[in-house]
Amino acid sequence: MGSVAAEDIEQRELVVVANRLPIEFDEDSGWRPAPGGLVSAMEAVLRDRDATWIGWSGRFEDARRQDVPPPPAGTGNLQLDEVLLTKAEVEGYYEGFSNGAIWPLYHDAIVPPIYHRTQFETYRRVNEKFARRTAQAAPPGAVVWIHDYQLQLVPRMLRMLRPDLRIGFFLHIPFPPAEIFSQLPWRRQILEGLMGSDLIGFQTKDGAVNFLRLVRRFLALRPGGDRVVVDELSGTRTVHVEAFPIGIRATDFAELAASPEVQARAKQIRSDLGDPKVLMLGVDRLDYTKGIDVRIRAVTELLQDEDLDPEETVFVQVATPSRENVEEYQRIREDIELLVSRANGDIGKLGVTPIHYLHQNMPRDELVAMYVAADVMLVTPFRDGMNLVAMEYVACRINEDGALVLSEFTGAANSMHEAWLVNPYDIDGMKRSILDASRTSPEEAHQRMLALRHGVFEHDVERWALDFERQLEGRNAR
Ligand code: GDG
Repeated sequence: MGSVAAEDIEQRELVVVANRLPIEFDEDSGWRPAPGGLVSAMEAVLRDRDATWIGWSGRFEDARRQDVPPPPAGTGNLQLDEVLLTKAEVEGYYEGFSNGAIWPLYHDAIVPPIYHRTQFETYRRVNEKFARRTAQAAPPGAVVWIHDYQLQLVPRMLRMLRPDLRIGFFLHIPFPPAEIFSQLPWRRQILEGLMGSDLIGFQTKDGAVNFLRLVRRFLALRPGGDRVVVDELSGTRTVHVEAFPIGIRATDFAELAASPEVQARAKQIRSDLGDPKVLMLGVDRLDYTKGIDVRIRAVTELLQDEDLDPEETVFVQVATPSRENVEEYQRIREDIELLVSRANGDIGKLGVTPIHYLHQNMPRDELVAMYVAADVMLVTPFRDGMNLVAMEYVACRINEDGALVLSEFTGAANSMHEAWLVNPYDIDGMKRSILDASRTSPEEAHQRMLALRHGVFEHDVERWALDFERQLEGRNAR
């Protein structure tokens, strides 16, 4: 770790670059803070210092009539800097290359990635737009923190334009092994793009190791531990590659969970569902990586075989609408909806609906009330960078009870050993773990939950953001 005093850190200006600005437009209330992880994750490092956030606002550059007014120039100490994109750019860069090629590829190619040369070209052009805008906005010597898979070419482009900047990049999703990544027709460009950073952060050690192996293979560089020395015209430069597992604002969740309103709502939810003996819950963006389908299959079989009593068990699946313009997302939605209606058709009775499916975006306090109400939380992705839902459930279990069933293939599984860890490809194994978790003794549940809560509160998101930023600051100070 670099030894930079806290006061030095606060003096440097910070520029955050992400696909989206941390605000969104609402027909009724106008521009408002966007819900979601990245915004609240960055709060700790943005607090009390001058910063700029560069991102797309959701407005189209080429819309004939802009229904949406321009976003505000800033809130408090945070300047907002809008990157305008055309409809074609959003299709090619975001829906196309980012979500049709990179997203599936980096999640173990669960669905076949689609490689379109024109989409990569649009991705490159949009990354250049972000890099140019950042080069204009960043004060001399500023620290720039670039986020996620949509912007992997930005670090190198930005370094070419502004060698004075300290550039950090964090990938929120998994970084795949060489065998998978090597498919990518533009693998060299992506690796070189990322290597423009001073610090590259991954969710897990595996991600960092995969990246270092690829750098050795395709860029003919020789990593030593977590460092790679790059020879450039201007001299040598060291790139650091490390794992920074993200966390959540655990105390915020616990406080909300403890509020009388949420406690009352949780009771109401259970009563509305007929006061089941076991309430199981799933909460995910509706994404094929999340294993919603396999989870529904497992629960359905348990109910069908009456290992779980259909009259005393209810499973609620919240599936938040996501990326609805991407074809694979339309397909998985149909698959899931078919599974749910078949299951209820086969197992249900008049007045008994074992699986409740909500395809909607819940307000935060309603979500927390569900976490409080649920006895068993099912988190079964085929692959997930971290998975915050698992941590949120744990943070909300203020009575230190409840059981978490968690896929081994999430980043979260690296630290949440006391969960019921499952392989989502092994449906029988998963069924056994779900049964076990729902029948566990209060003592065992308590012991496991205590340990899980300790980890979630200890490694919260504030610590993640400060760790990353301190490491980035320490970089050039040596
Ligand atoms: C990516 C990576 C990594 C969901 N439905 C509602 C709602 N949510 C919130 C959850 C949670 C967040 O969305 C989802 O976060 P996850 O981590 O579970 O998954 P991704 O969206 O895929 O996130 C992931 C993360 O980035 C951070 O680095 O952990 O691996 O894929 O916070 O609570 N929130 C509300 N209503 C909903 O209906 N209010």
